[in-house]
Amino acid sequence: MPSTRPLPRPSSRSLRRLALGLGLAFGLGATAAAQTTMRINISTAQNSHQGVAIDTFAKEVEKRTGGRYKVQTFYNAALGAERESVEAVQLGTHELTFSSSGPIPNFVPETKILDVPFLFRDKAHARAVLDGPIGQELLTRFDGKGFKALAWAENGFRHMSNSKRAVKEPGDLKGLKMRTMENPVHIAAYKGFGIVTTPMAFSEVFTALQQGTVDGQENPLSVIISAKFDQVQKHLTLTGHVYSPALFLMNKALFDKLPAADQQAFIDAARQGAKLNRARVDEDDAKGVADLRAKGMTVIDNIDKARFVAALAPVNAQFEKQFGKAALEQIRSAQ
Ligand code: EAX
Repeated sequence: MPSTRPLPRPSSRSLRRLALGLGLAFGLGATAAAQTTMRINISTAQNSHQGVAIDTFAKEVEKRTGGRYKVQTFYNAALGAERESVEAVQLGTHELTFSSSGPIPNFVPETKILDVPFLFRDKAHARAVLDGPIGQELLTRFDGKGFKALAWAENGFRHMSNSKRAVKEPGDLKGLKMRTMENPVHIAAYKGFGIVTTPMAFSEVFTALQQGTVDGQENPLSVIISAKFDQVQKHLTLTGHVYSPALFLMNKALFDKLPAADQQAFIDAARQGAKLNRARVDEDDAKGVADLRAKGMTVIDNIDKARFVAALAPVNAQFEKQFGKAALEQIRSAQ
């Protein structure tokens, strides 16, 4: 009897990519004279602080260039997870991306310092540093690596969740198996808490939590809510252990080819995207805990932060050696 088994099919992702490639090649050819189409990708859903960032950016680019550039927006890592997407922009296969700082030190090591735990007092402090001389100088470090960094934006202060137990003290973190970003500073710090670290791309986290491959993860409220982690995590503690910047990146060669006025339009569009992105993070932070409690999570919002800071003292000593006490102090004391 002939087999009725279906032929193996290409994965939906590779089909999607093929369709995108064909569509773009066709679209560019058909409209090249009037309009240049570019793509930008995020790893979270459209209805998120990152969605707000790129939707605003796309709209602003179009508005500020009289429609000569169109930015197509892709969500949920449709064009690749953050690390892949950043790499694609570096290589020039994609024009633009918006990424958290997670994978960035693998491309621009100087940004690592921003990922040091308990470095920033609050969002106002972090934003002032990023928008001030330190942050703006860091943006120029991308130039030599194939990127034009258009503007800093925000992912937010990260908090820890897990499915095993309520985390009230640093000791409660010992032995928890947690997904981390592919970020060497985070990994070193979380090991300092006794966490069993499992680096993984964000696009795999929901399934890993659901299947129990890991016990927990850490992310800002904006991400926890938009990714619906409340469906697969019971316990949340507002640890605020590290601030997570994000940024708009463009392929450098492509940016350099733009006329100066258009370059400015892209930068201004990114700044406007960052502004609304940060406003959405503020909104999510304001109502996120009530929202997550209503969805069934237990949320501990009154930890003694000093104890968590103290637990990381040995790791912090390492960071001081690595980054220099003066450089860390310069950020800590910035107003
Ligand atoms: O950019 O990887 C992460 O946990 C990030 O915070 C998330 O992808 C949003």
